[in-house]
Amino acid sequence: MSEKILQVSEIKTLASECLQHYGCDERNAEAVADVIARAERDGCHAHGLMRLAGYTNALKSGKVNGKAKPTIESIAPSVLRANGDQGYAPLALALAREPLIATARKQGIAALALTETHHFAALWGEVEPIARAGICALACVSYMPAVIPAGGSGPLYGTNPLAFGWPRADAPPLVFDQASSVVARGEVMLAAREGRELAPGIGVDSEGHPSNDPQAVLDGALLAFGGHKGSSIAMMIELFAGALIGECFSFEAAARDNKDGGPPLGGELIIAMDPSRFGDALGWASHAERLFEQIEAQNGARLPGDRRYRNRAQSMARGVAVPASVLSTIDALLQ
Ligand code: NDP
Ligand code: PYC
Repeated sequence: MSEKILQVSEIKTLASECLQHYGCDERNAEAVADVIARAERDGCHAHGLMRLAGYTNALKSGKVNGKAKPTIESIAPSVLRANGDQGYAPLALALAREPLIATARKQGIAALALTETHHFAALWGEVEPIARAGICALACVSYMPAVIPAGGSGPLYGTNPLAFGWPRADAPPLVFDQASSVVARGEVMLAAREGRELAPGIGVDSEGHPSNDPQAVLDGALLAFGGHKGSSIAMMIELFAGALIGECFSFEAAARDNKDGGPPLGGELIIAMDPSRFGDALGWASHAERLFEQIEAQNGARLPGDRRYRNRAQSMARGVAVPASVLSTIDALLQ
């Protein structure tokens, strides 16, 4: 596969230029481009440049407001509401981050209800900066029907990721970020592009038969991770990012979507907790390190997020290898 090495800053510039070419204003374009560049930097290619065509389709069709002006209000002592003005999620998230952190510091716990945004990104980007500010965070977002409820027969839940960040004094935050499906749909899209077979147990074709063919699974459905357990987590996320905050479920997002291949309109919930306000007497930070030491002491075990941080260090030193096929798609978008 032919590739070109790009620096992370070049990826951001390319993505921003492409989004502005389709009418996005600079503020919104830079926020999305930053998320794309960080995904490429951390080796999360399924949510990097590969998504630009989806992002720009949604500008072309008019589904996304490329000039969105998100607003943030406090609706209860611990609850903030950010309205994304039907734009992409990254600008609203960036604007709401500091108020969320400040509210968590003041109240001990705070929640952000993000509505009327189009989310298409990896979720660790939401929790890592909050954890870097010393606050633990949980984030979840729904999508469009892609995952079969346990025992059911057709897609209903989104791939609904859950991300968690825990601050550490002398190391980058502990972060995990996982889809409710066995793997994210983006990973299946990547396998289809690269002509790779899927591992068994990821999904089924449109007739419900298990399949290792990524295109058949994209046309069919994904399975929840861990059977009924992942299925319940996907359901909880539908409730948190939907019913709780007055936004839609994945199946409702699909019903109102114009099928342009871009991100659907929906909601997200982030919960932020200040660990110094929960009354621990053991020193929460050093206490947590004792757990991490025990995990890492086991041969073969590692902390989630470590692979991403390794990728990040490598990308910052040597740049990111971007497939020529991805670059030619972007060239075509820029014509
Ligand atoms: P993975 O299954 O690749 O990884 C899930 C998590 O498990 C990561 O935090 C990963 O850390 C960790 N992990 C993996 N292997 C190990 C291990 N051996 N030991 C300890 N931890 C491990 O991700 P998914 O396919 O579930 O999701 C990929 C991305 O897709 C996510 O970023 C998610 O946010 C995104 N997504 C976005 C959606 C949206 O609607 N916006 C919908 C669904 C998914 P590490 O990174 O270090 O490997
Ligand atoms: O990978 O499942 C996924 C996904 C959905 C929306 C953005 N990414």
